[in-house]
Amino acid sequence: MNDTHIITIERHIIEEERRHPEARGAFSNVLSDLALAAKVISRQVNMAGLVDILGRAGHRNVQGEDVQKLDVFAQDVIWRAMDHTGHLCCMASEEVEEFMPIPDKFPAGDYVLLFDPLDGSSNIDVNVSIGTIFSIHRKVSKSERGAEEDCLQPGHRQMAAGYVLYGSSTMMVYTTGEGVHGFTLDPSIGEFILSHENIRIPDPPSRYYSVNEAYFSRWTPEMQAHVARLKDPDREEGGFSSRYIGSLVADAHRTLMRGGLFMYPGDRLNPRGKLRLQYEANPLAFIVEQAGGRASDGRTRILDREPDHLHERIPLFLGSDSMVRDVEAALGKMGGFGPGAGVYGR
Ligand code: AHM
Ligand code: MG
Repeated sequence: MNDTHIITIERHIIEEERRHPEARGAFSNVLSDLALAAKVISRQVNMAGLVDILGRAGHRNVQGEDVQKLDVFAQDVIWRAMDHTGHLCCMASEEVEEFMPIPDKFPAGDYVLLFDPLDGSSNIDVNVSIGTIFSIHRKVSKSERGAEEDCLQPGHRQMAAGYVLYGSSTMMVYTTGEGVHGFTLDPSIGEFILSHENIRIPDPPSRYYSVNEAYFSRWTPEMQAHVARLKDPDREEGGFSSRYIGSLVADAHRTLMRGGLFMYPGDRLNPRGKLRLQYEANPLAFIVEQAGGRASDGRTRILDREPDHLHERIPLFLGSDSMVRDVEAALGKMGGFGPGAGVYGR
């Protein structure tokens, strides 16, 4: 008899909570509500090509509503799945300039949600994987409906973090600080089913590095030299190969599953890189560390960074511990752009 148990994400969250009596139901509900929002977004992402065709005939969808851009849709879905539940005091989104207190008409709770509703949305039109990223903190301010300081906590204070990958299948991956677990959406029953328990980043890793090499000429000599070393076919173990999708959740997910090194460094034109500390780097860093890997801005552990403002950008290096340590050592000597380089942070 097959003794494989089917575990839904809701059951998994409840069981995690049981193991932690100090955890309260509210926190589990936040994660379950996010899973629901992910299913709604996933359905719409799968329809993206068709929505576009239907949208051309008057820009209305089948319900007679105006067709929204998918990133606006995802923002709306997450806000509306979470605003009325009484578990959150405020939210902040990559898509919205200011932090968003829960409206007065709803009860407020103790948790704070930071999210990037649909990362990599420029990839939608060409059917490339995209994702949602989230991070949950406990409220620290005295303000009932939160304050900016609630959204500006360092990453090591995260209670939970995760992402949803809308790929060849939809996956939700999350951590509450007790390992990293992955769930695959079975669209026929509409449930996320535990498919990847206790994910560990392979180390020694697969021989991949991942970076947008089109920016090579803008990098510091140290960064250029490090990438040249990685792909050098004459190195003892042979050169590394390159994988870069240009969709952060997909690139991070591959790195988590296969190991290797993902990099979005600072450069001459963008000394702080492109990715955002609060919505992208911190949640992914929490996951990567929980899976046994490392995440750094090239010098400092991402989770130790004190955020300056809601939309702060940060260079990001994440992946197998050994590979992130190597790149930190290489960049530590640098005198150009990036952390410790004089230009970074000015
Ligand atoms: P977006 O916020 O406009 O969606 O951009 C974020 C995306 C990430 O998914 C990805 O890692 C990065 O931009 C790729 O940037 P680039 O095209 O500079 O390599
Ligand atoms: Mg983004």
